[in-house]
Amino acid sequence: MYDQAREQYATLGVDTEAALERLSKIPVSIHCWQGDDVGGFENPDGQLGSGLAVTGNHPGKARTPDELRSDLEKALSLIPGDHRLNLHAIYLETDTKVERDAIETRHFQGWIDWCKSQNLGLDFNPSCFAHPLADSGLTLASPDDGVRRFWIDHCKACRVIADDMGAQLGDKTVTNIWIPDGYKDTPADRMAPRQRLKASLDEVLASPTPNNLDAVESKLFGIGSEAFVVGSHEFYLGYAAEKQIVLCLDAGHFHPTEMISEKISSCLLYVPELLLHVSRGVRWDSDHVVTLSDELQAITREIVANRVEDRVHIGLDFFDASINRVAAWAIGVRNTLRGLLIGLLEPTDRLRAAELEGDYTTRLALQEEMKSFPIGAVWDEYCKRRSVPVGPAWLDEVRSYEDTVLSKRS
Ligand code: RNT
Ligand code: ZN
Repeated sequence: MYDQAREQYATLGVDTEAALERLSKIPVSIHCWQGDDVGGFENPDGQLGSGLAVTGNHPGKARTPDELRSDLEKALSLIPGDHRLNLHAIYLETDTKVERDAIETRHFQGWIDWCKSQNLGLDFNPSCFAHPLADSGLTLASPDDGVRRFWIDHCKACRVIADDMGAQLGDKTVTNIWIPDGYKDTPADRMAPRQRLKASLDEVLASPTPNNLDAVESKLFGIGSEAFVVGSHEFYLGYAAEKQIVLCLDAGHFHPTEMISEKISSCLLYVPELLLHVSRGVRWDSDHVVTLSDELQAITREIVANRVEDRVHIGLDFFDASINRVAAWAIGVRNTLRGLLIGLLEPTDRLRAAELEGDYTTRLALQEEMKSFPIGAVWDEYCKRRSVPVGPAWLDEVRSYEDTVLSKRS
């Protein structure tokens, strides 16, 4: 089937071997927080808050770092290619309570060593939620000096750790700052919170971190911050452009008809690099598991068609506790890779030549014909070559892991 597919793609000048070679070099940053419903190990049963919500109670959630790593290893065995782990600060390992403004690299050494053993890059995130000092709804933008100081120090500590992670792994860490700050109802002052956020970020980012890349993530609204979010898209686009840092675009953080696929080419003219939080909102920023949707394909297509995979870090951001969590990872990451492959198998040169000639008929005709080209045969070949299950066979592996491991967890 693969040989036939290769010939069919070749009729349009598409080289499937070159596409698979490029696909194998694009890492996806796999978010640890799908594995335990954004619980972390600081206070796993505490309230998430800050507008983050996970629904479902599928049995078998990871309760310890070892369980989470075991689940990730199972997921990774179902996913072709070399990827990255995306870790939040609340996933620290410690026997005694450590406050978030006092975390150190040693609290993450277990993760660093594990990433090394698994040949994974590592990305990091300050956790500015699920904490009493985030209960007011304001962190880096808080008018309370003590609260603001605590979160500044937390973010600074995270950058030091991230820089160590990057140095130890010989591969830069991307550290993404997302804060929940906002108001439920109409603000009397929209400017001052943004001035405070800007000043806080300036302090957080003041010291150089050669093995770390800083990213900032905007949001439109959250539960409890429906009327106003301090870190809006305009705020962070301006900030990232001014500081020449990484801008994070989360697919669920815009108006429902506003697509991040459309923003990539514009933002890359002004910021050096992008981080994507590939997610799927259903009616709101619901963080559903990523499916092979039109928008996913549009996002991945923009990356590869413009050959900007070196400037766009692909991260995932969904959390579904209503299905098997290992399966959720497998579905979301495999879809993201299939989206990339569909983009890589596009006859982009032909489409662009037709476009430049004003031949929009050919452009539309080819775009539509590609939809029934045999992507599945090329994808199956990739899975086979990378020694991961072909087709739905991966589900059998998840089922047996559920029987032997997950079902034993109370
Ligand atoms: C929240 C942001 C943020 C979080 C994770 C846990 O709206 O999308 O990225 O989902 O950091
Ligand atoms: Zn996000």
